[in-house]
Amino acid sequence: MKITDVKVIVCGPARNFVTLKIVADGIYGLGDATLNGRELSVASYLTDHVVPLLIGRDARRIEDIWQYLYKGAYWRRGPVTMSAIAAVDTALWDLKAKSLNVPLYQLLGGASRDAVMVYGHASGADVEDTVKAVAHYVELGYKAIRAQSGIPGLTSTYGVGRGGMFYEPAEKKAPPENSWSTEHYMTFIPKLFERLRKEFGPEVHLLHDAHHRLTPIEAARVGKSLESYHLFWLEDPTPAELQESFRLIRQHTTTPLAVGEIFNTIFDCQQLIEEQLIDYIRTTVVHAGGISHLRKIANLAEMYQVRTGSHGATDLSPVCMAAALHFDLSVHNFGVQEYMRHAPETDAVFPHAYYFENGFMHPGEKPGLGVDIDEALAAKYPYDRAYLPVNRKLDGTMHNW
Ligand code: KDG
Ligand code: MG
Repeated sequence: MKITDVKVIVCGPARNFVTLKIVADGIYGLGDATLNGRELSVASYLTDHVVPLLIGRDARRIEDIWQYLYKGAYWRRGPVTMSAIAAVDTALWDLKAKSLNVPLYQLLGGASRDAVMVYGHASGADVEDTVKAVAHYVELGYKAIRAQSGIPGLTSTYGVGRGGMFYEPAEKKAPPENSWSTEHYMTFIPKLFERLRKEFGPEVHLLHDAHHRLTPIEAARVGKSLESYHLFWLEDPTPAELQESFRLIRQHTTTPLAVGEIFNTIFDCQQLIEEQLIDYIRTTVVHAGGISHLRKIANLAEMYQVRTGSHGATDLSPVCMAAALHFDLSVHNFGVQEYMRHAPETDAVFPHAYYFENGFMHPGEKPGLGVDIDEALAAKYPYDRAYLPVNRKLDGTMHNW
C-alpha cells in the first residue's frame, strides 16, 4: 500500500486550518495540522520537509512512520514538529480504517462506551449573562458546561464570546490586548460559581478555565474557594512548564485539576501523571503527535487514575474533532471531551459523520474518521493571517494569555 500523493491544504473557512491528505491505493486519509496563529510554519514543515519523505512508503506502517519522523528529524518535540507528525499519523489511521472499511474506533479496540460526554462553552459579560448562557446549554442537553465570565474592572478577558456560540479568539492584523488582574479575578470567581450552583443545583458538571494566569499559591487559593461548588475541573490553573508546581496546588485543594492543551508529548506530563498531580490530561490529537502518541499518554495516565479530557476548541479542525471522538470512544480512561461548535462555513468545508445528541457525541459509523474535505469549497476561503490575543496586567506587564 504505497503512498503515491500527499497534499497540504491551507484554507480559512471562518478561521484558518491546515489539513494533510495522504493518498495510497486510490484511498485517501486526512489529518489536521492546525497550530492556531502559527499555521504556515506547520504547513511548511510538512510541504518542505515531510512530504518528500512519505512518497513511496507503505501507508500501513503507522508506528514505523511515526518513529521515522520523530527520531529521524533529530530535533525532537515542540508544537510545530508534533503537529506535523500528528497530521501524518491521523491521516494514516484514517486511510487504514478506510481500507478495511471500518470506523476508526474499531481498530483502536472498539467502543468502551456508548457515546462520549462533551462539555460546551457558556460565557457572559457578567454573572447574570453567564447564568443565561449556562441555561441555554442546559436546554441544549449538555451535561457538562464550562463557565467563563467577564470580570468587573477588566475590559476583556479569556473565554468570553462575542455573542452566539462561536467563541473566536483569533484576530486579523495584530494580536488584541486583554487586561488582567489576579486580585479582581480571585474576588469574583467564587461569586460566579456560588450563583451558578444556586441556579442549576448539584447535578450539572461545571468546569472552568483559568488559562494559565495564576501562580501555584494563587491557584491553590482559587481551588479552595471553589470547593463547595464542586467543579468537574479547574483547567490550566498555572503554566505547566514546571510540572512540579502542581504539587503546591494539590497540597491545598480537592478541586480536580486539568491541564495539557498546549503539551506536545508524553514528556510534558510524565511527572504530572506519575505523581498524580492532576485528574485530567487534556492533550489533543493535533498538537500531541496524533492518535498513536495520544494513546500512549492515555495508557500511562490509566495506571495513575488520571482520565482524558481532550482539548476541542474551534481552532482544531473537524478532522481533529473526529479523531478525538474515535480516541475518546475507545480509550478506557476517558473523562470528557471539549466541544465547541464550528462555524457553518467550517462545517461545509469539512462534512462529517460525527453528531451531538443530548450532551453526548458519537463519531458515527462511516469508514475511517468519517470526515471529508471539500477542496473546491476550501479554495474559496483563502488563508488570512490571524493572531491569538496577548494579555497584560493593569500596570502594563506582559502576562500569560
Ligand atoms: O488556540 C488557543 C485555544 O485553543 C485555547 O485558548 C482554547 O483554552 C482553550 C480551551 O480550553 O478551549
Ligand atoms: Mg483551555
